[in-house]
Amino acid sequence: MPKVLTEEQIAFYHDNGYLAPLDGVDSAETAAMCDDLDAFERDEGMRASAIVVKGHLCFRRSFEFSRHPKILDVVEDLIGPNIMALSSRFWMKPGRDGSFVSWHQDSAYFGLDPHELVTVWLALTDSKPENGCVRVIPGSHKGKSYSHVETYDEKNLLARGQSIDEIDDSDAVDLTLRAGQFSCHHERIVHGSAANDTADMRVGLGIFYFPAHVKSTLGRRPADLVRGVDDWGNWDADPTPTEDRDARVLAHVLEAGERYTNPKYRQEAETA
Ligand SMILES: O=C(O)CCC(=O)C(=O)O
Repeated sequence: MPKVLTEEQIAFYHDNGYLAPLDGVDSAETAAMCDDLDAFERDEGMRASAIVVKGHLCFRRSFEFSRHPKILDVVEDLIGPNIMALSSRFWMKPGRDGSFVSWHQDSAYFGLDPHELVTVWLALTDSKPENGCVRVIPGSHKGKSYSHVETYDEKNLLARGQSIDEIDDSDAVDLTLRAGQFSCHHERIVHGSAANDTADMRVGLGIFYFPAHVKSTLGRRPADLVRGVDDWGNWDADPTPTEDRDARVLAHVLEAGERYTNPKYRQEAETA
């Protein structure tokens, strides 16, 4: 018996590889989450977008969001009751700066087996075609595994600019969301986003959840058990923050980010 989704919504996700829009938090909460990012940039002298992994551990509000029952009930309906958060990312696209996300499949480099991860993408600002909302190619999660090229394009928000070279995107769907709404997409779905052609920043928080039975194909790594039990022991534990911008947690997050972006560390790359 599903917790919150209808059987039709669950079937839609499994058939199409995504689900949107869903109501998450109110717009006062998303505005406060954006304020957290502004304060971080002011105080730490570092772009919040430079936290490329596990950013949800750095801010009280995003940490609480990552285990919010309303969100986890949806995730549980899609992937089952034992849920771990692998990582997260604040996707920040300043107005008219040309940044984009190339077509890609997260499964090509998340290093997971089997591919059952779901991303919850929370809109911290409105997200629409004009400001480069997330786009997906429906059903592509059931198709082939594409080869990805690491382009390191500086305008590509992906950590290594991982891109699928050639793709037919004529069926792509825009995931338009109001601030506070969220979408879900499957680890294997082909997705990306175009540049922000408006004057205002577009921000989203993506949190990557997988069922605890999933294994890492990149050796032991930490993840964050957010609901249920871990009877499999495939993962080490991320540290739990005790305060906003906990220095110990920030150091852990920055070190994990270095492993994620530095070419000397392997990322799994599936081939077609
Ligand atoms: O925020 C974007 O534009 C892209 C997000 C994305 O690639 C993801 O959540 O996996």
